[in-house]
Amino acid sequence: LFTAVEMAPRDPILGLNEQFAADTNPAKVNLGVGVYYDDNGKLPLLECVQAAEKQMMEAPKARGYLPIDGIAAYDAAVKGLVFGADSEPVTSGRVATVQCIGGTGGLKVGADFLKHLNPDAKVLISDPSWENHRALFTNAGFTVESYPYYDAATRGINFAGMLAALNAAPAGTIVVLHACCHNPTGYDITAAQWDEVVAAVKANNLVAFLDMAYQGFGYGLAEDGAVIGKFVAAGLNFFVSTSFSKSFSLYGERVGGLSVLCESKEEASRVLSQLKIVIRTNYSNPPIHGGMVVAMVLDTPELRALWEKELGEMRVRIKAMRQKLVDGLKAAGVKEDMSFITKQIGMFSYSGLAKDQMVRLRNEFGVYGTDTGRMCVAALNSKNIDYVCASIAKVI
Ligand code: PLP
Ligand code: TYF
Repeated sequence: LFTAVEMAPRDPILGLNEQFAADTNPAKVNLGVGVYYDDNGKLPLLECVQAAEKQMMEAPKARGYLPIDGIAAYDAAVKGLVFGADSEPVTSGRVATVQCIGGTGGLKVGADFLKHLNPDAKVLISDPSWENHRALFTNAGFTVESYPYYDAATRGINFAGMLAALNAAPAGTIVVLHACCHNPTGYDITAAQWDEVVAAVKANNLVAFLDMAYQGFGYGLAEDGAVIGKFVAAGLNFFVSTSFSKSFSLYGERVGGLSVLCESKEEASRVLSQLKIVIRTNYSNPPIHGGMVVAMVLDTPELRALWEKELGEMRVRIKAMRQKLVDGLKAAGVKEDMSFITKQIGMFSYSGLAKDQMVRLRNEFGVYGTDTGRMCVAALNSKNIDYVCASIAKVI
């Protein structure tokens, strides 16, 4: 039965984890996968999460099946975070939101729904993008192409190229956009450029699919969410996937969502019914624990304030590490101006290092980043920064 089955390639990012785990170098540093570690190099368990779990343990509940679309309070909290609780889309009831298995689940439920709706549409993702975007939309049955994004020559964004690609796309093309903290480059377009993207999406009748995996890691929850408001203001109908993996440090609980902004409340109820079919035929309904934690934190004022404080601390620490990286590389003798690292935002930095340099970093120094030169700044800390800077200096 399985003789013709070929060995599939490893996930280029998650595969690095296995290699890292097997590395015996005591000085090894994992800047490969996009995970936030605290200054002690530990995966944080947020205080707001612990407080919510304590409350849940004090009043333990039986575990029946959740509704197909998840916990109602969770879906409402996601809507509030993405669109604003008092925003017109939310108060008018024209957003269909479903709890999903991580941000990946939100993307996949949206992709499957879109495939039924518009089977011949093409999907455009940024060049480069999160590795899984291409695979996920391809496996959902779409032809996936890319729009220009990163420009290595200028260490920035080829915005003219991006806009030209959007303007050349046929009506109905699905455009996957990183709402903030672009993965892998760390370069986001400006607010004024977003206005141009929104106008191009509208003028060309494209379907925007905003992937929001890092809300709160850029400039703040509201600031990072402002992009959504621009699409709303333009009168567009669009998709937003949400992930709480990073912002709640709940990676393994798989907490995310999908929101679809519709024309009316009545339309939203029809769309919701179809999203539920997609979920029902894939995994029936989502798990309880992570969604309960997030709903409780977002709905309890003290816990919400605590979360925003903890999220802010993660954001500030990453920014401090960017500066330390720039200063440390200079101190380690790197002549090139590396200050572009502080112009990037979110968890990642496209370092500009070539594949052979990244391979040397890994093999000779135990410093792991992706072959594309991406490093997870959120895994740097006051103990490993000097070693990482010295190692990078040696391969430059
Ligand atoms: N989208 C982007 C851009 C990401 O970087 C990630 C990271 O994991 C995801 C989606 C998936 O999120 P999750 O881990 O919650 O499935
Ligand atoms: O880009 C990253 O590192 C994170 C984590 O298949 C990740 O988004 C990486 C690969 C993958 C799933 C998650």
